[in-house]
Amino acid sequence: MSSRLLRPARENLVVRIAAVLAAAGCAVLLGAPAADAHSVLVSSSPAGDAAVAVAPAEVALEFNEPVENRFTELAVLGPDGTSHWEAGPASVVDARVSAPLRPFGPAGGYTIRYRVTSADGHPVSGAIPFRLTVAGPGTAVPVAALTAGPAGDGSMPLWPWITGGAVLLGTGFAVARRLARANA
Ligand SMILES: [Cu+2]
Repeated sequence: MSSRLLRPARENLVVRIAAVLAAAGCAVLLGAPAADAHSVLVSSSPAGDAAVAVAPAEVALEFNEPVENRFTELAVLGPDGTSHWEAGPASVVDARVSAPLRPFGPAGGYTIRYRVTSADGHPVSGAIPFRLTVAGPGTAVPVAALTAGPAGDGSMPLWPWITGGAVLLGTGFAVARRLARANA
């Protein structure tokens, strides 16, 4: 019988500490303390996988609770995957996020891309595909027009989360290694 199967209690403790620290690191990497619940998308217009013949006046998302009005992004990308068809910045009213749309152009697959800030402060993002069945008269927004957004409406940086998670993970492994060595 292998002696490795007969783990002493201290080795179990090392494994448990490492697991707790690693879990803490993962939680930070995900930006999500387990007790908090993110806002959830309830519906969209156009709906996911819908087929539309004409561009609606606006794209709209409905969440399960009011979302914060910061770091909001709402775009509609065309069949080429890069052209933008929203006509202006997103506006947030309680649980509803919307943006005006231009007339659509080529028929094909369009995608709603969004990112909002949950009531608990965490970002929630996603993509919703739908299909334009009849080509419209519209032309895409020039890219230059999109980069000139209002100040302070920029993207929330991810690096603090990644750095914090990496530090916690690294600490967990270092502590576990030292305890395992002391145990040997
Ligand atoms: Cu959250």
